[in-house]
Amino acid sequence: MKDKVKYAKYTMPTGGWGSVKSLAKNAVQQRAVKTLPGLLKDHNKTGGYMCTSCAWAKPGKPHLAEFCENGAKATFWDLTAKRTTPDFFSRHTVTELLGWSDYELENQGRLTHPLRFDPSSDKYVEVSWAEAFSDIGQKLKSYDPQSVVFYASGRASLETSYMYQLLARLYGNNNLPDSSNMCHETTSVALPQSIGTPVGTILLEDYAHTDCILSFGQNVGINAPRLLHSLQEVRERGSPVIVFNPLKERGWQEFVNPQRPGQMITNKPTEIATQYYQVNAGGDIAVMMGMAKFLLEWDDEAQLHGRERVIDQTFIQEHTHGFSDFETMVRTTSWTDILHVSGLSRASIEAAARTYANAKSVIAIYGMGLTQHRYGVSNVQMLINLLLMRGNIGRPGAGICPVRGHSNVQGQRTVGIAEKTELVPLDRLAEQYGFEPPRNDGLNTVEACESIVKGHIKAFISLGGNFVRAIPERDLMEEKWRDLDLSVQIATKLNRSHLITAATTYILPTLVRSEIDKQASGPQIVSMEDSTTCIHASRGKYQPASDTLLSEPAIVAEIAKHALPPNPAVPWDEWVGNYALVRDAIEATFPEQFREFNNRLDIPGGFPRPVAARTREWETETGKANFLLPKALSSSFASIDDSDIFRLITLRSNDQFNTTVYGYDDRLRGIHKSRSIIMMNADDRVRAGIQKDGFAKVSTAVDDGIIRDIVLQVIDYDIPPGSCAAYYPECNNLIPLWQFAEESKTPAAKSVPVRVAPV
Ligand SMILES: Nc1nc2c(c(=O)[nH]1)N[C@H]1C(S)=C(S)[C@@H](COP(=O)(O)OP(=O)(O)OC[C@H]3O[C@@H](n4cnc5c(=O)[nH]c(N)nc54)[C@H](O)[C@@H]3O)O[C@H]1N2
Ligand SMILES: Nc1nc2c(c(=O)[nH]1)N[C@H]1C(S)=C(S)[C@@H](COP(=O)(O)OP(=O)(O)OC[C@H]3O[C@@H](n4cnc5c(=O)[nH]c(N)nc54)[C@H](O)[C@@H]3O)O[C@H]1N2
Ligand SMILES: [Mo]
Repeated sequence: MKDKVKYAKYTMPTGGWGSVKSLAKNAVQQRAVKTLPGLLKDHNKTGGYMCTSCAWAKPGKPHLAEFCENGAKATFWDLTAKRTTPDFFSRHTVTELLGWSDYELENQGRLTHPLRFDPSSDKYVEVSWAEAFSDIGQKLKSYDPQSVVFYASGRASLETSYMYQLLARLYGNNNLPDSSNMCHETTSVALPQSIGTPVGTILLEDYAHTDCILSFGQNVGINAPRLLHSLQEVRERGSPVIVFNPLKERGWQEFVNPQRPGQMITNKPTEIATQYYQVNAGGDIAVMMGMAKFLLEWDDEAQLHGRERVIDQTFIQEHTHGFSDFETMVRTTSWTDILHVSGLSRASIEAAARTYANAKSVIAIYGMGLTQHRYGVSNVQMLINLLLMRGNIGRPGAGICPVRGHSNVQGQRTVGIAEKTELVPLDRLAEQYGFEPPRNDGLNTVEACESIVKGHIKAFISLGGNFVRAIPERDLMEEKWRDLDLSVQIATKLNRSHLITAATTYILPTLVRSEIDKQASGPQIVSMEDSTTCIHASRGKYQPASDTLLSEPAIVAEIAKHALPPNPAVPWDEWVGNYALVRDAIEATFPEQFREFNNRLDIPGGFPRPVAARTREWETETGKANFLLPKALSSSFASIDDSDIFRLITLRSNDQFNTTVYGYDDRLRGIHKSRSIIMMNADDRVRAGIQKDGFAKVSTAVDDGIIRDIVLQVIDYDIPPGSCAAYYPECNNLIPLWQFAEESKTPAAKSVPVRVAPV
């Protein structure tokens, strides 16, 4: 189907009335208007529930409304009055539903009953919980533990996640891939090597002390809008914000704070970026190399004239390792290469470096624009190098700020959802639960896909998420998925992963976080970790969508009880009856991280886990912060030298949360009515022989015998020549499974080499 796009450049600020209008439209569409007062009272507030959208920090002193347009949308979609009941499934075959869009599927509303796919009628039919657990348990008992995967999307609470990882380990594997494998795994690999911690170093309060923000490859207005409050304050103090992004994202340009009546009335926006550079996709290492070159040049001059040094020599000497090799590399890298790969002028890079050098304390923010590239790890490490040059880590107002995705994705890793055994205190688990945990590393997301392709996987358990839609190489993966023996989907809404069925497939519907979770000891509290390592309690406030739903801890416990031999050391039922006991167990496993867990649940702003690098302790092999050399100047898979090959970025619109598509309005980019589009530089479009507003066949430019293509409408867009952008998940069939970030195996979703031809 060729939907015609409506495109007109959007010139309004982020936030403001556009945001309020969009929020109201969604509330009405999801028949969730009555949740609005609760949104003000409870959303992201101490004593309330934590947003299910992004993982951005929740301030100790919240705003009157501590939510953004997109957090509100996520809540309306969770608390919708619409229901996807067994009656719905009796009216639609799975084959028919496979023809529906992501939007149409989730827009049916909340799942209400456990369901099993019936191949003879090609329909999902209601099944009792008891029957479902008994069958799942029996099947799991029959498999080789290595042939089962326990995937987690990043929403489930710390309590559920802890129980889930224990289930996998008691079952006999470490096959615990999670959405973070497709996301900030690059961060989790890069940062420990550089600074000895897998997470960011800054706390929300650092924004009150910073003198400058550097931002690479993150889209604040869409994916972490509450961060705009801090950025607005930074700007009002007069501190500069430098942004590198191939696209001119509105959120980084102008913001009207809906919390400020005065600003809403005048509609006079705060300018966010003071310097905005449209770097080539994959050109960030080159930019940072250029900035580092200027810092060294100015430092040379300063020394010559006896002025204050530009690099922090004392910090470098005392705290870092590897500077001289790095320095040599910076000095010998040519400007010709830097300018060619980055696509920026020397003057632009100089201006950015000058602002950086003039600031005392700098925070570096980044997102998927750095992590989802072939050399994503080098991207992140190069950013750390730049910070280390001026001692910008481990003091107030300075540090590294990876902006995480799902609301508890970081926390899931913290409590043991990890395929890498080195990240988990296995000995402690062994002692606590009297068993011998598997010691071999498990499968990450890409490896799980590879194993499915090879036919090595029998069963896939999914704790939330939409795995088949989120991964690369969709066509092949959908085909191979059907060879699985068992697929168990613990979910809130219907999605495409539920429709790609295995020999036996279950959908197990569950509560959302804002719903009251009543167990034996009363209403339960759950907890999560935000992007700044702060742990928050969350209390559901709304009646569940259906009284037939089970909570996630209950579902995990029942699967465990049916699949595992009894183990008196693991009190599954008591845990489900009182989640505080799970928190005690978490504290016993991770005493340093979760000291006095239950007592500290309600600290406003959350309690931070300790991060050694914050106090300049470096838990690396050298005992220092390491300058690490980038593997290449371009981080992309697509060669910059072949003018017929474009670097495709697959990204999010303003109307989606990952594969949950709320609608077809990417308001902040001015793109409406269609998601089947590609944003291209007009000169590139003309060169490719495509009419204005015409359609193009976009195909992956790799030579591995697999044809990957899609037809998209071309929009002339303000993007550097050679780079182009289109929406995730529609374009996931274009990403080869083997194109991932080296070392982290994060799929290279911003690095896809494509050809574009008229149709
Ligand atoms: N409303 C909403 N919020 C979300 C999500 C959502 O879907 N909707 N998803 C959540 C999740 S799981 C995640 S991981 C985060 C994702 O949040 P982001 O990290 O912001 O991810 P993307 O939308 O993929 O956008 C990445 C940005 O990087 C830019 N970019 C692409 N390639 C390059 C490059 O080579 N260099 C540079 N400098 N920039 C580049 C793109 O133009 C885009 O602006 O957001 C979370 N929050
Ligand atoms: N091309 C491309 N691909 C990408 C990306 C990209 O930028 N480009 N980004 C990647 C990233 S960063 C990520 S994180 C992944 C996301 O991958 P996933 O996390 O697997 O996908 P989501 O779309 O977040 O999952 C949505 C589904 O989760 C279920 N759900 C929602 N809330 C709950 C809940 O509270 N409990 C349970 N049990 N289920 C719930 C609903 O049924 C919903 O349909 O995609 C990755 N894929
Ligand atoms: Mo993510």
